[in-house]
Amino acid sequence: MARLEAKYPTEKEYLQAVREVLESIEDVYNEHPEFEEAKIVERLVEPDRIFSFRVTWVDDRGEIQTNTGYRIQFNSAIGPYKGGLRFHRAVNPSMLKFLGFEQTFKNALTTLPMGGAKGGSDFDPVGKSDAEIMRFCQAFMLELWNCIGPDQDIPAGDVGVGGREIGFLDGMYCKLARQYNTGVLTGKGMTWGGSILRPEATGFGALYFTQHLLAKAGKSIEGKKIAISGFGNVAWGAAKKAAQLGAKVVAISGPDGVCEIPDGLTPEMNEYMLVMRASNRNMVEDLATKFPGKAIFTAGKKAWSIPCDIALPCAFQNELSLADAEELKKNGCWCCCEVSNMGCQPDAIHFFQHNGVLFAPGKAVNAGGVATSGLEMTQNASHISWSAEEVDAKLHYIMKSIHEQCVRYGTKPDGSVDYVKGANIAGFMKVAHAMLEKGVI
Ligand code: 2IT
Repeated sequence: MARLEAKYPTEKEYLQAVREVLESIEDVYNEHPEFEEAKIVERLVEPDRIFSFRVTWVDDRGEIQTNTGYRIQFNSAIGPYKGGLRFHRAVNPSMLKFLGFEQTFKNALTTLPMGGAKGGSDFDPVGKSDAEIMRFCQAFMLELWNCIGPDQDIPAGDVGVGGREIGFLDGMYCKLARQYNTGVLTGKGMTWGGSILRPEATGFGALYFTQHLLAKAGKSIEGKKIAISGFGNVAWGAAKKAAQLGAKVVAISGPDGVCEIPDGLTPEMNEYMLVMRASNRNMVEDLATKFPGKAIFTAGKKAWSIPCDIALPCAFQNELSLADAEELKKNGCWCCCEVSNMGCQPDAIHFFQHNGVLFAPGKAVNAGGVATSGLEMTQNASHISWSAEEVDAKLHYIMKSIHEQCVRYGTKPDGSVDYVKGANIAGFMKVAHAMLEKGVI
């Protein structure tokens, strides 16, 4: 850690993600001298390679815009590079290195053979027209296409990249590479190789994981009040499944504030989240405008200010602070399943773990998204399409298996489970053994 801090002093998110994993695996690592001998940790914390490129495009006013694009191929020990693309004004190498590092362990947990990667750009989709988004995606792919491929590196969506963006990216990839419908991207449309349930998968998987976690603790989700941050693809899927399982979604938030929904989110409100996302306005207040009296907007407040049983961060890294964790606990919250990548700050996690709040980390809870991307790759490779039932059954099996891996590696002497430790050790063991078996490369 000291060596990395000296080498990358400004890369806060990356250092935070690495520290969490190293702290978790320390005991196991020291029981395996062969890991130390092969310098597994030193090799694992450095990305295999980073592509960085200029993306120049023309906006609707005819003005020329320049952004920076990246693809970080982090680790390929267990399979081709796999991970999303994030378009957000704050994207920088530290953010993408943390996400690529996390992705490596998450993908290992899915039971599927996928290595870790992440990419994206500091392009800000807020306020952009569809035509601007298309031109940006095309310019981005003009640089990226040569670095990716269905057996090399398979990007997908993340914050700011959904079905619309994947469409524009795939269109340009096919044109440039003269490869058609090859499965080089996942999260595709249903008529051109996409998997049924991929849009829902991250949120659905998170709720299946939450069900297993609650069952292990002797609790159930029915009738529970749930607070969700964000209104993007992940929050949409999580809210939908939460309602289907009989829970009540009482809050949805955005960068502008929170909407409290005292009677619970209805299916109409849930579907309206898609309109809010597609509008590129990035304002949760729009829900209250559309459903007056049912969704009550408060500016500047987070979802964590609304009393709930279960908190589901579904937005951005470090979105839940120690003060938020304390407020949640004070208001009766007893479970937090992190759905966003590294959504909780380290001292918030520490607070949950030492104050009787059940906690599970993003790399286990949200792995259903990339797992279903893996299922999409399988369908593309065999030129078939599975039904929603088939995909859902496989997603169920994968989330159950991820929960079992957390229990196997994270059970404490008192019988309770440290899900952070469990997820990190399980993911690490798989990748570390693959690296050992493949030699020094
Ligand atoms: O963080 C993630 O796991 C994703 N954004 C999904 C990645 C993927 O390849 O589906």
